[in-house]
Amino acid sequence: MRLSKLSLTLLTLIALSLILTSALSAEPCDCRPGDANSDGDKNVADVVYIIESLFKWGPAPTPYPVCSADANNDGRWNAGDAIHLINYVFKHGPRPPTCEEWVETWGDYH
Ligand SMILES: [Ca+2]
Ligand SMILES: [Ca+2]
Repeated sequence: MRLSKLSLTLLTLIALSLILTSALSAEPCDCRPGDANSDGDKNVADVVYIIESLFKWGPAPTPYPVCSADANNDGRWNAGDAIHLINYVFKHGPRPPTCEEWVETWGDYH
């Protein structure tokens, strides 16, 4: 069976529209590792938030407890994340991972 140029063009357009549709409908990566209080910044307030959540029965990091707290990208929410943030904020230490980096390492955060 031989495809005409018109058929080939139509198939190409359909394939492109399917690719674009799936790319546009994908959910944005909305977890910000290190932004434990979900205010858009990564700073000392997040350090306090993580410490209070761990040791003073404060609210869990939000909106996704592990991903939002995991500044050191080890897949866990613990004091190491507060230490990592202190180094990042005050000593120009390594930045927390991006959402995409976290998801690539640990999978879905929902
Ligand atoms: Ca924050
Ligand atoms: Ca961690």
